[in-house]
Amino acid sequence: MVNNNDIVKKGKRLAFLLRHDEEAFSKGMIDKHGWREVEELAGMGFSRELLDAIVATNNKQRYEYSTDGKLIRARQGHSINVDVEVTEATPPNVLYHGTATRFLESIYSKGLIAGNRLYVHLSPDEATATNVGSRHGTPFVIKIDCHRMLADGCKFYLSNNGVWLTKQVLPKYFINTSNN
Ligand code: HQG
Repeated sequence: MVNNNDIVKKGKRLAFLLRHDEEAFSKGMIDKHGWREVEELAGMGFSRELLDAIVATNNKQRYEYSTDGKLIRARQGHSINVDVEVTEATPPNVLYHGTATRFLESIYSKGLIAGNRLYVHLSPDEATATNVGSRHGTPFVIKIDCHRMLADGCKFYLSNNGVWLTKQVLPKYFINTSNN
């Protein structure tokens, strides 16, 4: 039986192993599309049952199996330079970025940057963005003028679990200047 504690603790470890494990990537254990062998993970304490439980209980649909079930990958959020085949798509006129107040000074001067990750992550609604931001401190939601970014030639991608991605967002595309 897999218990909830295992799912949470091992789930965090799995996020690292599939998104940020540079060493495994350099050794070819993660392929260019982000896939890693289920069998290899079994040797690291991830039974098939545990992986199934993590994949199934994950409310963000963070992970997916290959069609033959032999491989697993994270759908987005990587720092290793993989191509998880996100699709270019036309976003709604406005998307939201959830951050923490302590980052605002830097964000308003440099814009949103991907930092460690491959993309800046944007949410389709304010509530989701607030949750994302609260992971880092007091949440603050920035509204992004995607309509204008598109007109200026910026590209957007939609991961297959509904997260919008773009390479960067300049401050001129922020719609709000305060959360009031
Ligand atoms: C901030 C979770 C200073 C940015 C979520 C964020 C998401 C800047 C932090 C996904 C900055 C990076 C990604 C600048 C951006 N100066 N700070 N110029 N530009 N930042 O965790 O967007 O649960 O790498 O605002 O749901 O918080 O892991 O990115 O606060 O979709 O599946 O730098 O992670 O998904 O933090 O979250 P992160 P994020 P999972």
